[in-house]
Amino acid sequence: MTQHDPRTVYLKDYQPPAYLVDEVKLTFRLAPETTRVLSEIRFRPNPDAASRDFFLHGEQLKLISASIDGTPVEPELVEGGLKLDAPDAAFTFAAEVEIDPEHNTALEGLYRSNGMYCTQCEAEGFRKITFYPDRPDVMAPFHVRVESDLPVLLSNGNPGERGDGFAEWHDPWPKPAYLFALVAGELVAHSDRFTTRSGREVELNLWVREADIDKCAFGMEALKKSMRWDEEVYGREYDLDVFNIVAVDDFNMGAMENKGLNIFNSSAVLASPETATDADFERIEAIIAHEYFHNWTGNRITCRDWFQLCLKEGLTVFRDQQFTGDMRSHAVKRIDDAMTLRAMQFREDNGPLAHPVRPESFVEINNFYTVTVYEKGAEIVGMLRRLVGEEGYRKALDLYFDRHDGQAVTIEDWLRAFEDATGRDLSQFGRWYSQAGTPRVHVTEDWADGRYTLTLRQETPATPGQPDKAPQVIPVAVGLLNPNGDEVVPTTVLELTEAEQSFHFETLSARPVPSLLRGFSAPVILKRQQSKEERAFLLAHDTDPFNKWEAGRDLARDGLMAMVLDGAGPDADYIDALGRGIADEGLDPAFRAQLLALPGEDELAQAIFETGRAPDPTAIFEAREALRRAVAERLGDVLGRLYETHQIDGPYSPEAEDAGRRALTNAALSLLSLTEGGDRARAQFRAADNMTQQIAALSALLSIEEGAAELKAFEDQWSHERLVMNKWFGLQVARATPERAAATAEALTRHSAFEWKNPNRFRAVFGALAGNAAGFHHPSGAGYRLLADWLLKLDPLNPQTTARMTQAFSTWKRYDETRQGLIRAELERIAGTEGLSRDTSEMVGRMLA
Ligand code: 0A1
Ligand code: ZN
Repeated sequence: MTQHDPRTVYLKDYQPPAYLVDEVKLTFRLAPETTRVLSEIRFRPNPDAASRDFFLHGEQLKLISASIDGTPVEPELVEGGLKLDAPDAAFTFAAEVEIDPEHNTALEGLYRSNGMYCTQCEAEGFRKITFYPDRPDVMAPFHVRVESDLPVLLSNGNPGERGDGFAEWHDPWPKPAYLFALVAGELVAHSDRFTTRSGREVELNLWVREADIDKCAFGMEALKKSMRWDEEVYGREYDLDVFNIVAVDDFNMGAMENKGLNIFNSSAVLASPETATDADFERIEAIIAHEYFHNWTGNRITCRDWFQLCLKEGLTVFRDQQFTGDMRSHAVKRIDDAMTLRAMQFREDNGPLAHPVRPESFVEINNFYTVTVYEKGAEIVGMLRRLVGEEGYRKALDLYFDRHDGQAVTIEDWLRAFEDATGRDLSQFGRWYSQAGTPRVHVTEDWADGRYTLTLRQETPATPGQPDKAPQVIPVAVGLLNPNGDEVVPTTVLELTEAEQSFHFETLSARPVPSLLRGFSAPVILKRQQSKEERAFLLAHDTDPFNKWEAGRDLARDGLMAMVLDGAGPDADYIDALGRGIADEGLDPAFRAQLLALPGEDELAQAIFETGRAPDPTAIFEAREALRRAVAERLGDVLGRLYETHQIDGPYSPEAEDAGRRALTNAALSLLSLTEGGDRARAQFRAADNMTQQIAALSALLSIEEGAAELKAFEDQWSHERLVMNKWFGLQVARATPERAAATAEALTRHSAFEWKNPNRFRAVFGALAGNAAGFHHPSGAGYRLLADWLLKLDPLNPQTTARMTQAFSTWKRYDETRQGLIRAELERIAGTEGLSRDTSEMVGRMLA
């Protein structure tokens, strides 16, 4: 489908821009429905361009007037922009356009959210603000004047003149238009200062609505930590006099790294102990860091074109993961990241939406802000670091920053920095960027005369448009344990580069137990026959925390598969091994909480599908419930003891140590409620002075079909806090039984607080429905129908969020014929809807192809 759409854009068609921009001046006369934008853009012919065709992007703009060097011109308005006969020398193009922020429901370009004006320009939103070469390889300094009676008027860069009804801003750092931002509104600031290591004084502001001023302190601390960390770890300093962050309620994504003026979804920055959970705090810290780190990886060095998106996103995610590891625990963070990657990116890679980390074509670039580009992109950076070592990595990054500051570059430029800094040939490694699909690594072993041999064979399944795959460079970190549990070979990185390769370990006194893919050293799926005993052994003895956790996870998965496929009962050996793990006081409580997390329903569905059978979501749900109940029954004493001994006295702190204890006690609570009933959870709900404890108690109650009174009390307590109410909406759907999930979601859409045009609220309900696997895939098809109805309702208003949420259907080919038929019918109904957005039509087209 993608290949044949006439609107498809191809990487191979890249052409340098005909003209470059030396300077941009913009004046905004803000008015809800009739904002005027005046532009003066200094152009100069690009010596490296093949053509002199002058084209400016522009969409949904009313052109009032235009001129070249002061002489009025009448440009030819064409699809997606304008054309002009432009001089073959430097000139100034000026224009005045009118736009309508009030009716901009797509939340792209300039729009309104609760009466405030704000912008979102990545990827191609600037063209809805004025006519401009809206492509990332055109970089220029910006002068901006905002005219409005609103009290706070912000744009990128440093503040200039401020007077009655206007404010001026100057951003000296050349930037592409996607990093432009403007905010105007009745906002208040939580302010602070930061002194960079070279002594630059930076004013920091977090701008929010007055009612949210009590939810800013944590975000501000996270910002300061991020600024310090980037200096210490990457040698990168901030480069303006102010750094502004603004919280907005209506936002399609998490946050946006506009130069000097980050704009955040309020859910990604606002937090107080009463309203945000430990998970929210950690996520906020990571997103603040992510957007701040973009200042160097994304802004100072940007992407030549949107196919290079992973250049900034993969690297910046990798950097925020390192940061979170440094702030909290590397082991726990690595496990969390692996869980996310497997649950979301492997899912994408295994289905019709699979695409390379650097795609080669797209219809709508917004559809490629994916877990593949972001999370697999980050894994690639992590593998590079592992292959060249910490020092090589630092040298390569220094060279990259040095060489490309102020430029718009490509993955080739990025890899060349590594090659030049370390002398390593990365041509084969480059396949990680071009080949889609998750490599499978098959493992066989041999043991004879003190020599242990590991044979690794790699194979990557076909993905859309890529039937055949070449071998990739796969770093497989390995350690060997001897039978009494001592490590005889510490972690070594094997480099698998061929389709099949053997690695030998000599002079061992006994056949070792291998610990493979330590630290999840590559985003691959290991295929290996391994006994239950060996897994329990690794769970008890592995020195690598990731593989220790992994051993427990493998045991749980095997047990669950046997329950679903062979009607086996819960595996008592697994439960006993788990019991020893969670009782081990030498282990971090956060890690023990992770041990208690069973593989998700979707992960099991994929694993079953790979055995050649159609997964039954109801059976998977029931098996997980039965195992959870068996764990609660068999480990009730340990869980009860953990619950009591790991409670925290004293005031709430979102720091990792306390959060880990709460993660453990709340995992225990959820299990204990299955056998004990709801008293313990009700008591916790009543006593809770923070959201983590309150919502965990409510969740435990809803899971056992209790908690109606608490649900009501929660609503009464929090009806004025929209971020908390998103939790209230989502949790009910997430915890609904398979039979009730669609009906629960449907009932909530009739609730007076269901503001469906707000992406956070829409996602709260329908994201939860898609995440409730047994409910969404209930054989009645009610879940499919309800989601499709609402996607069709949202599409004309907000194509971006609609398109993203169609992914709920992406696994449809795994299921039985009846379910496939039901889903296909919904996808075809969506695809056949007249006036469907380009965004959504690309997504459903790819899923149906
Ligand atoms: N660059 C941002 C993500 C982002 C992308 C697109 C957006 O609107 C279409 C908004 C934000 C980041 O990586 O945080
Ligand atoms: Zn990013």
